[in-house]
Amino acid sequence: MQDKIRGVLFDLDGVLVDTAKYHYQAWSQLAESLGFSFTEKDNERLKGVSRQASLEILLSIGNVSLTDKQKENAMAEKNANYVEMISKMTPGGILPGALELLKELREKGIKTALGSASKNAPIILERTGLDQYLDAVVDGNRTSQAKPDPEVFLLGASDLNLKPGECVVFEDAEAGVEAGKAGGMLTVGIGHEDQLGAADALFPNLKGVSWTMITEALEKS
Ligand code: B16
Ligand code: MG
Repeated sequence: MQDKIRGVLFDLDGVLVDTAKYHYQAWSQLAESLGFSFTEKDNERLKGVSRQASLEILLSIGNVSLTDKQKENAMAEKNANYVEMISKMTPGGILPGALELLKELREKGIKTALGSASKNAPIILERTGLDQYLDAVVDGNRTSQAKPDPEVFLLGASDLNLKPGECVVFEDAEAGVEAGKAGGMLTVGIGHEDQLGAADALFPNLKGVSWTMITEALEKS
């Protein structure tokens, strides 16, 4: 490993919580109102992608063109539905193993930050109680560049007063792993080798994954 690891930067959707299912429901409703259907397989393409880029993908699937004003309205409608759903989240919405790992990191004195594309991260963190376990939060409200640009993770490292080489990024999206690498951080992929083969270490999910298991996997990389 380059430096001693002193901080972990977590993506939100797909790593700490499964909000992809709510994004899917809200985008599906919008697709239906525009006269086409949107499948769960299509939804995979939206993971880790910004709201605006997600809309463009959705419209290309439906072969629909909208004016800029109509796009603004479509995103507002989708977001209102999505916010209604995430406002009902509870700590039960945290993915298996995530809370245990956050608690272990706190006990071990390793700093933690969020690095998410979502502008709705504050509601999700508050509803699930995850906000109590994060030392810093960087979300879509603070960034101007989408992943794979490293901005979100560089801001996270800076908020923790750490050098990028002292941080590990946890990501479920290919663009997120690329962003961590571009920022000079080690990366842990959460998901499948097909998308995340570039990560320094890979786990299917965080269930039963301890900090020792993670550092051992990174040392082998
Ligand atoms: P919002 P992450 C991403 O979260 C989601 O994976 C992606 O599907 C969503 O479009 C994006 O946040 C923006 O979310 O519409 O709430 O601002 O994986 O970066 O935590
Ligand atoms: Mg994600």
